[in-house]
Parts: sequence; structure tokens; C-alpha cells
Amino acid sequence: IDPHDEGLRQAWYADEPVPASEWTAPRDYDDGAWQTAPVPACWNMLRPEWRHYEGGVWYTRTLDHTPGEAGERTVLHIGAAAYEARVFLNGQFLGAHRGASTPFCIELTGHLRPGANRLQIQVDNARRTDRVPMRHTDWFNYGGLYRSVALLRLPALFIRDFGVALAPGSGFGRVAVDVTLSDPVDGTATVAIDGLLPPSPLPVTAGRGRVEFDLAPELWSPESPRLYGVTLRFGDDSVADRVGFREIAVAGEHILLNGRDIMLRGVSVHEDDLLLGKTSDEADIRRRYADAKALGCNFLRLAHYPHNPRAAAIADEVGLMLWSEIPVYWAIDFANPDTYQDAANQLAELIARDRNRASTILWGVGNENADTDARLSFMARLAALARKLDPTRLVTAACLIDRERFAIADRLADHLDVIGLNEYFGWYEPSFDGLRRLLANSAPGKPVIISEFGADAVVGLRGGPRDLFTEDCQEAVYREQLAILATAPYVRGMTPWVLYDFRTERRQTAFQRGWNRKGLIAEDKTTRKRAFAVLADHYRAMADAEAPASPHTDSAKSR
Ligand code: ADA
Repeated sequence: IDPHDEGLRQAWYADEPVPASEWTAPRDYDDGAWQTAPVPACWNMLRPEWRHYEGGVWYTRTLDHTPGEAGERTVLHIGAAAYEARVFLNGQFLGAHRGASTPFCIELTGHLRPGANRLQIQVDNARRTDRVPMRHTDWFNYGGLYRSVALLRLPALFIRDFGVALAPGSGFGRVAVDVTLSDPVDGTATVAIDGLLPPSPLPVTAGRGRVEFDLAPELWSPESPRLYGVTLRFGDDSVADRVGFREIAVAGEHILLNGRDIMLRGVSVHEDDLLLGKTSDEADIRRRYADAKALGCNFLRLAHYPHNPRAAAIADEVGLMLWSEIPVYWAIDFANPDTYQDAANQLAELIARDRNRASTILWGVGNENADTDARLSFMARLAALARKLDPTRLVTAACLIDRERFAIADRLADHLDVIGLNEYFGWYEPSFDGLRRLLANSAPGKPVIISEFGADAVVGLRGGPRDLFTEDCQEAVYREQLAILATAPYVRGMTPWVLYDFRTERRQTAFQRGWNRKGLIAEDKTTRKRAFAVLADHYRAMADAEAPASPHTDSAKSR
């Protein structure tokens, strides 16, 4: 794989090394016991007898190593290993990583011998109570090396991370570029932005540098997703990316993109496929976005864990805004410091990976967690961490309603820029009265995104509007929800649950049979249910009602 491929460098974030004494070398299996499996793939999708396997699996292969120039470094980049990975080279333990959906690197320099080397990776998807997520999820527990694994050959000194964005508070007139090198050396990097900035010096002290340039790029927006080619060089190394420039902010109960008040017309989506499981490829991502665009979306919630990095890169290209999140899902062990560290690592790795993606506007730090003291301090710390690592985006979480008062009353709201709210009126709550009361009782003072509502429907099953699991019932829920939500001025967006039916062992009624059927499209990703057209009509009307885009309007005027 091309070591300069976009996005690979930012993944230089393995967890703290686990003491080697904690790991034992893999058993030497008899060669006849090995089976060939492709990477990337979820093992669950490779053989029927592996479908429900949970536990450890050993991957092994021989790496033929030809030493390069003196000082060259070799790094193993693992796109994702669900859930935990332990890496061994020639029987020696080199590193481990937790978290099913974020990338990590293990340096092999100094451990590789000329000629044949044996790489062994144990991947373990066993669910445990101290992990993020915990044992219970409403999605399938896929396992394996399900994103690309690459061997990078890098110069002795290389560019480890870089960021390119509008400088905060610059009125769209300055661009900040930062760089971090592999080692704490002094020197000068060079940065160039196609059509905007000729190769220009970026001084580096102790391995880090940051410069602001007076530049007024054409701004990125869903209507006009302008991207610029960026190249950074230092010594023998260079990296390239395509970035968009935009500002996302909150003013009162409004969300502003480039100073313009926006409504987020969205839908939630899982990374799941009938045949590939969690391994989503370019074609799958583009299909997903084509369907979202057919709905009239300008926004997606990538639930409930970091999706494939190509998802954000392609959203940059096609003009869709994103909510990206970590799997702090339902009840996890909020009082456990190791659990917090696991969540914080996943958040840091996600932010490091996607910080140059204009499409990503929101970091989600949790989903439907009951409002307890332990959860409040856990999540407030995560929100503060997201802001510290990335002051250029907004922080949100999908909260629950207060069932005693029927109001938005989650204490976490004080720590969020945008309040996400999951509510299932018309489905888990048969009546919509609670939703009307909830909206009338709440004065959040911040923008709210209705991050989930919906209803299960079996494709082709027809009946009356209250006949559960029919397309007609799902359609009726959408009609009523959309009419009610339109009455609350602070509801600045929505991501109904969910674009496609998805696999989940949790749902085993006769109507579901291992699938959550709340998709607007069936699991074949082709057959649209009746509610699809209802949401598409609604979003078309919303878009028509919006004023035409004027990217440079300042926030005071647009309010
Ligand atoms: C929760 C959860 C989702 C989804 C939904 C449902 O709200 O956040 O992951 O599964 O339940 O379908 O009930």
C-alpha cells in the first residue's frame, strides 16, 4: 500500500503499551489447522459455523522483509480490529489495542529480520462488562481485522500528524496549519495549498510547528463541497490530503455553518451489510450517501462507533455533514477508570483520524445513558476532552427524555454544545402526547437534534396505522413525528432511526428474526419502505423553505 495514502499517518495512536509480561506468545498451531481468511473481513461472514463465534482468533502470515536504506522505519497500520488486538512478531509481543473501530500503529523497526518473519495477531471480540461498549448492544458483535492492514515504510524522521483548518475567530480570513513530527527535532517543514498557497515555510521546534496564513479560501458547504489539495514536506517525507474549509458554531438555539443558520436534515446509519457485515467498502459508502441524498439529507449520524475513514473522506467530496461518535452506548461501567480510559482512547483516536475532514461537524460522546452521577462525571470529562483535542467542532450526545416531567432535563446538557435526543413516541410509547408535552415543557437554550425516532416495519407487510411492524404503521409514525417536531423552533435537526435494516442478535421476534427493522430501506439496501417517501417529501419542503445559501453572511445578520 502506498505509505503516503491519505489518512494513514494520523493513525499513529496506539494505546499505552501493555507490559509484555501480561501476554504469552501464541500457541504454535499445527500448520494443517490454519484456514485462509481474507483481510479485511469480519470472520462472522466467512463461514456459517463462524457466524456467532465470540472469543480469540489468531491471524498469521509471513512477511518477507528486505531491509531498506539505513534508518528506514517500518510500521504496521491496522485500520480496525474488533474488539481487541495483540500483535506478535517472531514470537515477541509488540503491542496491543482496545476499541473495535479506531486505527492503530505498531512500529516493527528493529524487530524485523531480513528474510522471512512471522507476524501473529490475536483478535478477540469477547464482550466484557468493563469495555466500551459493554455486553449489550443493539447491533451485531462482528469480530476480526475488518479494515485494511498495511505495512508502511517510512523515512527515519517522518510527519506523524498534521492539521489544516480555518483559524478560529479569523472571520474566514486565516488558515492554520500544524504539524507533528515523529521525533522532537527542530527544522522547517513546507506546506502548499493548491491554488491558494505556494510552498511556504512552517518552522518546527521540538517536533512541532503551527503557522497561520492570511488566506481566504472558498468555503466548504454541502451545496458547494470545495476541497483543496494540501501537501506538507519535511526532509525526505511528504504527506498529501484534500481538505475543505468551513466554520461550525452555535448561537443560542441555532447551528451556524460559515455563519449561516442551518437545519440538519439527516438520517442515522449503521455500518452493516448483508454479505460483508461491518466491512464497508467504497461502493457501500457511496450507495449509502446516494440514498441519503435521495432522501434530501445534508447530514448523517454515523452510529454508534467510528465508521470507516473513507466515510468522512467521501462525505467531504459529496457534501454531507456528519455526526461521528464513540460507542459509549447504554449502560457501561461509568465508575471504572479503565473503562473511562478505553472510551477516552477511542475518542482521541477518532479525532486524530478525522480532524481534517470538513464534513465532520459533531463529536458524539455517548448514547442513551441514564442520568446518574457516575455517568455525568464520565461524560463531562469526555466532552471536555473532545473540546481540548478539537476546539473547531461541536460536542453532542444522544440523551434520553425525563419520563417524570416529559422534558429535556439531562444534566449532561450543560456540557454539550448541541443536545441530541432519542425518543420513540409512536413506537415504544404508543401515544404522541408525551412528545407534544416534552417539546412544550422544554426551554433548552441550545440547539436540539432529535437523534432517534422511528418504528420497525417489515418490507411489504401492510395494515392499519396502528398495526405494529407494518409499513403503514412506520409511515404513520413518521408523519406524526415530523408534524410535531416542526413546531419546536429549537429543534435544529433530526437523524431518524435508521437508513437500512441492520443485523442484531437482540431482535428475535417473528417480525425481526435477528434484524432491527427500523430501516427506511430493507437490508437488501434496495427496497424502500413507504416512510422513505414521507421523509423525502418533508426534507424537500424544508430545503425549499430555506433561504438560498450565502456562505459569507456573518452570524449577526443571519440570526
Ligand atoms: C436505541 C438505540 C439504537 C436503536 C434503538 C431501537 O434507541 O440508541 O441503537 O437500536 O434503540 O431500535 O430501539
